[in-house]
Amino acid sequence: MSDIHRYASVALVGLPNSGKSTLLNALVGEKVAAVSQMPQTTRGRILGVVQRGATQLAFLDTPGVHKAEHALNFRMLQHVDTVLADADLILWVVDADGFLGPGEKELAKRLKGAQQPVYLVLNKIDLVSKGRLLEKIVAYKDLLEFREILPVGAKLSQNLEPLWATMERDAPEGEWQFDDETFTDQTERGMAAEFIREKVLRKTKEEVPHGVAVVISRWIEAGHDDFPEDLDPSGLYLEVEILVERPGHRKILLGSGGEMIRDIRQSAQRELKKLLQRPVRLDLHIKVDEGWRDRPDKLDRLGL
Ligand SMILES: Nc1nc2c(ncn2[C@@H]2O[C@H](COP(=O)(O)OP(=O)(O)OP(=O)(O)O)[C@@H](O)[C@H]2O)c(=O)[nH]1
Ligand SMILES: [Mg+2]
Repeated sequence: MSDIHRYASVALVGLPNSGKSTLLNALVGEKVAAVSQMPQTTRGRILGVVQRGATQLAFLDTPGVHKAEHALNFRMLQHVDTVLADADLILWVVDADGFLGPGEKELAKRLKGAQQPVYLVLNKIDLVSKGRLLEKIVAYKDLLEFREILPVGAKLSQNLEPLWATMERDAPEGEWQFDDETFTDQTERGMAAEFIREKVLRKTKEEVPHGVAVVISRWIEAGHDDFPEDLDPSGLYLEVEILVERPGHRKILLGSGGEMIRDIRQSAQRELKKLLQRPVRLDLHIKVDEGWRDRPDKLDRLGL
């Protein structure tokens, strides 16, 4: 193997729902980011590291660019700024099944000033015809000087090879920044909270998801007094707080006869079993905390 190492940090930016986190997960080959049909699923910067031959790529997923209304949203957008400033390559992820609207034009203006190479990644090719895809390429190609235009299907891992090849080509020579075991810098506790929030987002609609936060309040292993007797000793018992903004949202999350929260618990337990490789039991508590999205102290405590 040659002694030359390459390293690039790669920003994934775009409008909400374009599929940035799905693409991150597909590239890393592990689930590192929550994915849902709701815009504004991702709230922070999410790292996923991959080695390809002599090249290490550190992908940085970001929140979708949107109009900020709450303190939370301003913080989300700060992550986008930081990642854009630091990355070696920028992947602008676009929903190929969407329209070129004002939000995208705004982002194009911003990316025009970027010093780094920008790739236009047209995602969700499984949803559009070849003709439609060509129309999209024509509509976008002159917005700025793209280094590459690459159609992909993140959900089904379609056409990722050309993307890998161009990233490896464009990664600057340099030392790797992570050891080859590291694939994210998130803690298990942080990921568990995110994947529980993902289940809430997948099951709720309208304003509810935007006002939800999830905190793992207790992480209990076998041997502890509060560990359930009937749970396998290899298992894990988690006490979880789900914050919502209004009493009405609490009602929606509970569902009639508690059906909704039961559903969320069961699907989250299945997901966390995959993540943590052991049986997981969740004790979910829904708490109303009006206006938490606008309180900096609360956001600090939530790590947002
Ligand atoms: N059909 C199809 N759906 C996709 C594809 N990629 C992503 N999706 C779907 O698009 C929706 C949004 O995906 P996310 O990965 O959460 O999008 P995001 O850009 O990270 O969204 P934010 O975090 O809100 O900015 C989800 O329902 C995904 O399943 C794709 O290649 N094909
Ligand atoms: Mg996302």
